[in-house]
Amino acid sequence: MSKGSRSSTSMYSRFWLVIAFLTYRIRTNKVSGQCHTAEYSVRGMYLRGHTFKNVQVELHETCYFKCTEEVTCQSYNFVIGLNICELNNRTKEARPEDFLPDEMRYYMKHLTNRVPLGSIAELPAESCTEVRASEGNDVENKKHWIYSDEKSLPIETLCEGSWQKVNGEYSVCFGAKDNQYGSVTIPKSGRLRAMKLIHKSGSLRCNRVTGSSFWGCTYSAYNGKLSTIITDADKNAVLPPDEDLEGFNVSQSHGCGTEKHFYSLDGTSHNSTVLVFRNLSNPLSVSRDQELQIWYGQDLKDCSERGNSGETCVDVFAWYE
Ligand SMILES: [Ca+2]
Repeated sequence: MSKGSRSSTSMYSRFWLVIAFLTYRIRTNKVSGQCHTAEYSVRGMYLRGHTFKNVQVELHETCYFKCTEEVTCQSYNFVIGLNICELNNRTKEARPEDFLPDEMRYYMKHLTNRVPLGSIAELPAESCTEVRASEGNDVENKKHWIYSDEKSLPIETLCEGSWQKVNGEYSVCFGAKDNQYGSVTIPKSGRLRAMKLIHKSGSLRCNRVTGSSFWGCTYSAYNGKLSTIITDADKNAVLPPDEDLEGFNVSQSHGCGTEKHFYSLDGTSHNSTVLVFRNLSNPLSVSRDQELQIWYGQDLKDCSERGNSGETCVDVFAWYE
């Protein structure tokens, strides 16, 4: 073994001894917070692509303090040998796909008083889904800062778990006839995995005899199926997707005939408070300021709508990838 490699081996061992000491200290500090699990630096790994600042240091422990000085610092990579701290604005939990091996680096999360992702204007998240990944199940149902278009134009928006509320302050109402669809202006570009509607007020009737419903028609021919459909601005069904929609058989005499305008959804009935559409196998790409519409099936297809009445008002949530 050459002198150079022996001295670098010994430097490497000393280095990890100090790391062990540092993580021991951080772990000791964490003992008082009982609901937190102890976390350690992760040797041989780093977070790629989220560095907002590089700092040269003499002692690698200094990186931890450099990180605590920056309000957006979520974690850091230390570059062994070059003594560089790469301060990151994400954790490995937020971006697991970017957590990669590199034997010349180690990764450390900002453990004490880290600002939660999306909680301040200086640290917007890409989506409520990313906030959830970063912060776990502790995400409060409150406003977060989310980018509305790629990595720009942050807006303040309500996250409920991974769901982002996409209507504004007022709920969206849709009627049952005369093209009284509800209109939603999508506040964020991205790919939608699913949507859900939360009932706020009102109900619909598809005739003067059978009972009211939040989401469909209680007439027996519909057999409990639902008829609230989200479309694009050209009235093409988005959720549920067109292939999930049904019409009547030719033998069933009905004003809507074979027009596809109702569907069944496991676990959801006429008076369920929440209507969660099934996950899309092909996520739907939407752009900021795009309009989506909420329709009652008969009104959408302009059939059998004359005797209809009422309106349903909802809050609209989207699950972005
Ligand atoms: Ca109509």
